Amino acid sequence: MSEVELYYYKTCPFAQRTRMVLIEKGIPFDATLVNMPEDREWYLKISPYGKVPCIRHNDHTIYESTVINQYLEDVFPEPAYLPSDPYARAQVRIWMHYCDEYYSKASFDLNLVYTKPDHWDEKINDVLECLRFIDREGLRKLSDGPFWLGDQPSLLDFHYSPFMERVPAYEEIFGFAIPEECDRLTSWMAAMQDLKSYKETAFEKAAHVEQLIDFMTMLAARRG
Ligand SMILES: N[C@@H](CCC(=O)N[C@@H](CS)C(=O)NCC(=O)O)C(=O)O
Repeated sequence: MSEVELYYYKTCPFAQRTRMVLIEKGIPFDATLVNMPEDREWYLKISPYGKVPCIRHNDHTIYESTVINQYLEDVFPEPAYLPSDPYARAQVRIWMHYCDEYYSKASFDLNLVYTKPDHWDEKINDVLECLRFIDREGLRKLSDGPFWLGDQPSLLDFHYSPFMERVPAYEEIFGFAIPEECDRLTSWMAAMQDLKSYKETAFEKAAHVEQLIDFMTMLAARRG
């Protein structure tokens, strides 16, 4: 049995963040698939939020992808995926916060308006504004690339990658394109594709399109 046990499901972008960190750090782990809603009852006994990912390590349960990944960084510090300088670490945390508070919410709203085409322009515009902001205020100001902080990947790269991996599928479904001026963002997306963790966890665009349409249809049916 490995020291770390991961609970996840394959299409969860939050769990993918943690899978990427485990893979890149070379931490051996056992993985248990959790299917909702059928596994909810037993899973709630392990993780009180009932969400994936969560890990078990040293008889402790740690949940929330951002917290898990920083815990993994603390416990398995090599290779380092956080800078040592406090200001640089703060930048990492600011941009993680931006992904969770702004970008992922704007992209989730696209899922909600899939069955309401008259709302598409407004919601697409919100996503495009986020992409422009990430490119202009984040990626460009933090480094010249190829990764968020320069030559080497950091927790920020693993934080954003699962969400940006889905952008080409959204482009196809909703008929928009990443703005041309976001070329730092598009070259970062290309750089991520060379990483082992990306190759082992990412889905092709066609698979995302199919999964997203299923998900959006399920959300619409649930809302009635
Ligand atoms: N803030 C959480 C979000 C995790 C999350 O929402 N996971 C989804 C799957 S992508 C989940 O487990 N949903 C199950 C549910 O809400 O019942 C994190 O970063 O880990």
